[in-house]
Amino acid sequence: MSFELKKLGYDYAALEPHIDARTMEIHHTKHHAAYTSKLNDAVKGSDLEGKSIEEILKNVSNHSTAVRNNGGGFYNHNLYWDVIAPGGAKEPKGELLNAINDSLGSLEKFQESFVQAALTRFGSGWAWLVLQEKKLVISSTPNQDNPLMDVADVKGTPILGIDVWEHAYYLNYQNRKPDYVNAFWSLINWDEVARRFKG
Ligand code: MN3
Repeated sequence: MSFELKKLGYDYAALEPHIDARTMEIHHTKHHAAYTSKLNDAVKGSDLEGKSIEEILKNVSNHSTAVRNNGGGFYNHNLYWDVIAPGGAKEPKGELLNAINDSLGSLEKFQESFVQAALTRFGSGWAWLVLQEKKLVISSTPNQDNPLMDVADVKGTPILGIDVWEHAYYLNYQNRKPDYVNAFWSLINWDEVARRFKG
């Protein structure tokens, strides 16, 4: 069973004006599709064939660069499309909000730190909200790495992630990365983040 490109549960235009339809379409049908097919090529005929992506990523230091980059790209975009899916709660609440307050001080402090992590990631990469047992931390990773990987500085389960590769925003925002990061914040589907928090 090979890895399949996830179908989005919404139209490419559904996140406009914050993320334009053309960016969504290229991001999904070109970038995410390429990670998916290159991941399949990279595991084909190896002992990784048939393993889950989570299993592959947790021992990624043992695998090829192609598996690391494309396996990360496959996983990360699956998460990204879900956490910006239209609808859902526009604010965290309940147990997730309590965990944010306990671990990160307050929702405002969390937002500040998350935006900072996204803006200070030099070059291509991601910023994350990461679950470590019952504690939440913020991190960022280069390229298509993520906190599931044994090579990550901060390890845990990512429950929210922002793609800060230029391909995620450049058509609409060009060099205005802060505008994209702020727009992303308003798109977050907190029901999906809460679902991942509960595991
Ligand atoms: Mn991307």
